[in-house]
Parts: sequence; C-alpha cells; structure tokens
Amino acid sequence: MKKVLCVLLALLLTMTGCARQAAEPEEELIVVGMSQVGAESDWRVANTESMRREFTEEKGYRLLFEDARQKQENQISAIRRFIQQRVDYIVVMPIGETGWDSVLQEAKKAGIPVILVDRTVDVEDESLIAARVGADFYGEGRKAVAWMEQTFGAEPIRIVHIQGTLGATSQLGRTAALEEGLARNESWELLAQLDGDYTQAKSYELMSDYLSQFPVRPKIDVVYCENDNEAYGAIEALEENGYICGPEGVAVISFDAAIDALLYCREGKIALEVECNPLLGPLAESVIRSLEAGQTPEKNYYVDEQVFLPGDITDELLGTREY
Ligand code: GZL
Ligand code: ZN
Repeated sequence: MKKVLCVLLALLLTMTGCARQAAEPEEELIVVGMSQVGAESDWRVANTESMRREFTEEKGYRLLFEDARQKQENQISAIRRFIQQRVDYIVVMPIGETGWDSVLQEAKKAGIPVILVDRTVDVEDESLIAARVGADFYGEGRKAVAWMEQTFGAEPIRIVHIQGTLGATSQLGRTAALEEGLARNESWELLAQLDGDYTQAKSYELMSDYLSQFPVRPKIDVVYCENDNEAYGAIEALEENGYICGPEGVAVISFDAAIDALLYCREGKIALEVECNPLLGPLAESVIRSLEAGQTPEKNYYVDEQVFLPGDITDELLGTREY
C-alpha cells in the first residue's frame, strides 16, 4: 500500500512540476540572424567562435548562424531569409564594402536593426547600420609602415605586397597605409602586388608563381602580408626557393597575431606582427543589450590592438592568447 502511495505522490509532484513549467511563459529568446564571411583564416575561425560563445540560449539568444563561404550573394540571401523569419537583430560580418544598400534597406523597412562586426560597408544612408564593432585597419597598416620606416629609414628596399580579399575594409586600410608609405619613401620599390585573398594556399601559389619567373632569385627585403595565413603561405614558398625569412634575410610583416604566427615571430621568421583582434563577440552582444534596453549605441566600437616584435613573444604572453 505504502509503495502505491509513494508512486502516486511522485506522479503528482511531476505533474504539478511540469504544469509549473508550462505555466511559466518560456523566457522570450532574442533571435539573432548572423551572416559570417566564411572560414578563410585562423582569424575568421576565432571570430566565429567568439560570436557563438556570446549568442547562446543561456544568455537569452536563439542564434541563426549562416556561413557565406566567401560569397557576398550568400550573405545577401541569408539576410533576406532572416528578414522573412522576422529575427530581432541581424549581425553581419560583411565580406566587402559595396553592394549592400538594397538588402539593408529591406532590413530597415522590416524594422530589424543591423549590426556590423569586423569590416564595414559603404552605404549612402548611414541609418541602415545600428552600430559597427571592429577595428581601425588603416591604423593597423600605419603601425606596420612606421616599423618599416624606423627599421629601414631611407635605405632602398624591395617589397612584395600580398593583399587580403579585395574590397574588404581590412584589405583597403592595410593597403592604403603601405601605398602611402611607398609614396613617402622613393627608395622603396614595389616588386609585386599579389591578391592572396587572406588564404595560405593562394598566397603560397602566387608567391611560388612570382618567384618561378626569375632565372636568378631577385633580392626581396620585405614581404607585407595582410594576414597570418598569407604569411604562412609566403614563407613556405620563399623557403622552398632558398630565401631566409629572418633578420639576415626577408622581413615578413603580418597582421592578426594568431598563436602560430606569434611562434613564427618568436623564431624571427616573421619580423613584425600587427594584432587584429577577432574576439568581437562580447562587444557585439553589448550593443544588442543596449538596443534591447532602448538605448542608442555608439556608431563605432573599436577593439584594442598592439604590435609584437620577436623579443615580445614570451611564454607568459603566449599563455594569454585566446586564438
Ligand atoms: C580583419 C579581418 C580579416 C583578417 C583576416 O578584421 O577582416 O579577415 O585580418 C580575415 O585574417 O580573413
Ligand atoms: Zn583589426
């Protein structure tokens, strides 16, 4: 008899228990549609991880994440799907700066705020963007060029320039800084400008093709790589062709400061690392929080970034790195 009573009591408890849950309105999740460029670099993978860590159910979000595989048309169709699904916010890491006006007009008409992360877009109507969380890419480039001016002064130097994805804000800023440096220093010679598209494979291939055209290896003083994955590809191609990357040979400059690149830098294979911080999730989430609270966020949020020389790369520093 006692057993029956216990079973009945347990049954009653679970019944009221699940009834209580049913009675509590399911905590309204904030639905965020997120369009990511792709997975072209270590930086991009770390950026995705940072965003996913922030927009979780525990923190009150339902994240609809779409990877555009490096194609703007995939980003535009993802944004249109987010509008149809009537998400609460759209977060875009835009691949390039142009071609966004109409789809962002559609988002505005639907009353869905758009937050840009990382790169920016070039639109007529600034009100299409609620806020941007990213970096000063032109400033990053200027840090690299300042190091070149300090290191080489008016010495004649021969430079190979490997650009990032053409039209990306990060490529435009880093390229502008170098081109200004070339205009300022007539003893600097630009040997080649290659479109590395931020990938290791493409940079390896282009650097190898470039070097293969010479019967005798040309003197190269600096290879200016617009991200670390390009630097990995360029270093492999240079070393295969008998070049030394280091203080006695080619000075490789790179952007992002991923852990693998910092290790190359500690060995001296990369002369200068300009940090570009991918951990933009917390800032992006704080913008949505402020919009949820009815506040007007800043137009631009910039992350702090530094530069690293071989001597800076200690075990302590490496221990603090998150990507
Ligand atoms: C920079 C970002 C760039 C990184 C590359 O914020 O746009 O794109 O520097 C990435 O690694 O591919
Ligand atoms: Zn940056």
